[in-house]
Amino acid sequence: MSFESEVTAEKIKKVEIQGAMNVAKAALIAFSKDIIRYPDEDPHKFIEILSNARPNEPMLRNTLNWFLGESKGLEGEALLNDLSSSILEEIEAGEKRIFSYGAELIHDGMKIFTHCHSSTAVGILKEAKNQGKKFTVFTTETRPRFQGRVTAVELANCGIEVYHMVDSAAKHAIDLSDFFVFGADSILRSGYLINKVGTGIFCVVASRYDKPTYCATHTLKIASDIIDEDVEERDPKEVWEDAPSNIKIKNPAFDKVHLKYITAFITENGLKKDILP
Ligand code: RUB
Repeated sequence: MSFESEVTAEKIKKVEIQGAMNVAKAALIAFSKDIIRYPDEDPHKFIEILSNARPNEPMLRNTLNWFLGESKGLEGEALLNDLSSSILEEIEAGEKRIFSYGAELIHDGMKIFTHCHSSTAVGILKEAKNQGKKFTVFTTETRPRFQGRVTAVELANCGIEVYHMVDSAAKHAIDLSDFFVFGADSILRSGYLINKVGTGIFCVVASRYDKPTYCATHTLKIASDIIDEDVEERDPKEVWEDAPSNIKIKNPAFDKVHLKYITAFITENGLKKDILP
């Protein structure tokens, strides 16, 4: 029988569970189930299985270590389930604060550019819409896996005006926009953040044209266990299924973006120019 951590890790690898926040929450649920079911196993084994599914996800690692730390001395399914629920609730309370701090930046008539699918950025836009604000969002396709379509559908379904475009039309969208808002996978002590490939070029262009760039992120995405890291390279077939064999394909999943290109971080503790401790 497979461990729940293995099942969830597979879904994370295949991007069936997508975005740093959803990945961390799903990992926590799987981890707590395995700890309850297999008390004699070393919990670090489950942390390793889940962490290896997507290497650029410190929120996953931080959340599992948070659970592990607090679970010391706790025995019994009920107590461990309560701990997992209370950590999830605390994370979700933080998310809600991010949504409301971010929504304060949005005013009637604004145009906003976003990239990929970040549940945090989408939550901000939905919160602004719930507050009755009228604005337009430009979304990218996000090749090769088209996560931008998820963003476009979610926003349009809650009544936000959405224009969807190919990734290479981003300069067009940035020109028309008041600001760029996006999520984060990792914030590194080396002075970079990691987010979906494309974020780097869009931040540089937005900065060059004096458009603010807001990274919407929970501080659990700060990588406290490492200084720096390389970005995940995914299967070349995602880019070109039947590419000629004499062409090599690069498929970096993420970009490393220097923090100097970020106007501010929208965190659960408010808007921050500097996020690193
Ligand atoms: C998703 C992506 C998102 C961040 C933040 O990449 O880069 O912007 O994960 O998302 P992928 P969230 O689709 O490869 O997982 O705000 O939901 O944590």
